[in-house]
Amino acid sequence: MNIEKAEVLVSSPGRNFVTLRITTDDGLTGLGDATLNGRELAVAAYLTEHVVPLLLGRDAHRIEDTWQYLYRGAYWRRGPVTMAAIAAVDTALWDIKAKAAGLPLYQLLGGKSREGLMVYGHASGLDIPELFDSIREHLEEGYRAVRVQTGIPGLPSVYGVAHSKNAAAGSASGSDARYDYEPARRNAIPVEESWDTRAYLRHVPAVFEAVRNEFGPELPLLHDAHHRLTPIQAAKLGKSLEPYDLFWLEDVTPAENQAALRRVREHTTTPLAIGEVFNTVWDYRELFEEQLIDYVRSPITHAGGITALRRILDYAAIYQIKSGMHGPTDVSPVGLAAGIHLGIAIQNFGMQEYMMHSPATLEVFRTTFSFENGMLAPSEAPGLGIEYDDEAAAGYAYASAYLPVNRLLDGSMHDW
Ligand code: CS2
Ligand code: MG
Repeated sequence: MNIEKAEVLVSSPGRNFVTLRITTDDGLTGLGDATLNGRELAVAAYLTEHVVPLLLGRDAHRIEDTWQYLYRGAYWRRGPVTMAAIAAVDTALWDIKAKAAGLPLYQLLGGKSREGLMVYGHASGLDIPELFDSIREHLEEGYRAVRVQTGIPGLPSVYGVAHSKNAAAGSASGSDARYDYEPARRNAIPVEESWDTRAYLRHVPAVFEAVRNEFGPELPLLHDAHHRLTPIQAAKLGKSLEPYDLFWLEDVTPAENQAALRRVREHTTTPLAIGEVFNTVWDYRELFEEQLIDYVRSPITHAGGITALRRILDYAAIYQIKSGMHGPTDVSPVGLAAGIHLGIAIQNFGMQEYMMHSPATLEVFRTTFSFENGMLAPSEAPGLGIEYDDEAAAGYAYASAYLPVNRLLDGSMHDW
């Protein structure tokens, strides 16, 4: 079963996606997600110029060897572009292997360890009443856990908060409307936002107090600090949120410096999640061995594929650290489906992020997984259970779109 064709598919149904489709000489196809938000074409070029020519004629069954060939063989290891490209190849090959076996992918990963994956959605509001409405809407949709983000008094816009319901409904892309808090204008330079950490730290505990008073003690609540704090600020936030019993507090510091988490951990028992921008096990080594975090945020798409994330999570399991796979709408349905298959199979599953893709995205990526009672579950279709509709994709041409950048009130650049 040799690889005959590998196509790099770039489309923009609501937002930009890069998908790799591998076809074997016996006619099986496999899909892999290679989407790197705001840097999509770098991965597309990496695949087209440097990976596809190496794949043609290779045995599609040799997943491990292909992974090692692309990782070790490149000489230039790691990095988000390289690892997203490797992830796409790896995922597509797993999809093919499972189709060849006539089994849903999770069966090849050891079979089911659970019936479904507990997920959380993104509730947000500019103020508390709007936030409460958003939490209620999520509960009505079946979510049994929510991430909570709110506006900060004095800041015109804040990460994680849709600008306004009306603006969102009329958003230019016509999709992902409720989640337009990462305002990516098409064919334009990034939006600039401003940030004030002290105002944020003053406001957030009161928000969680209000949410607990309204929704009670049981609902799992999460929060994302989006890499914006220093270690001591992060420690203070974790400590101040302890009474509200968060499921996790995410990305408190920019964790290139893994040791920063040591400071945070010394001061708080709020569970910590990190890693959506990590790309290999090396980004986690200190965090695992010193037990500085509780959840691994890497998705398959950005961590080198199913092969690599499985290894990362097995390593995490030794330390009772669990999965918390990234699942925003820029992880394509292919990347999400791969995560569902892995999540259902591993022992140390924690929580899956699930924002729901837009109708336009789902027109191109035909999914078969289900979302019921707050849980995601794979279908019994062989492979990943995703089909890519070329005809639908042709109607959605790529147009550049960037995440915002973030400046402090004095105008200096800050972490996004
Ligand atoms: C976020 C993402 O889902 C999350 O936790 O941090 O929305 C993130 O900002 C984007 O996926 C970046 O592409
Ligand atoms: Mg995040």
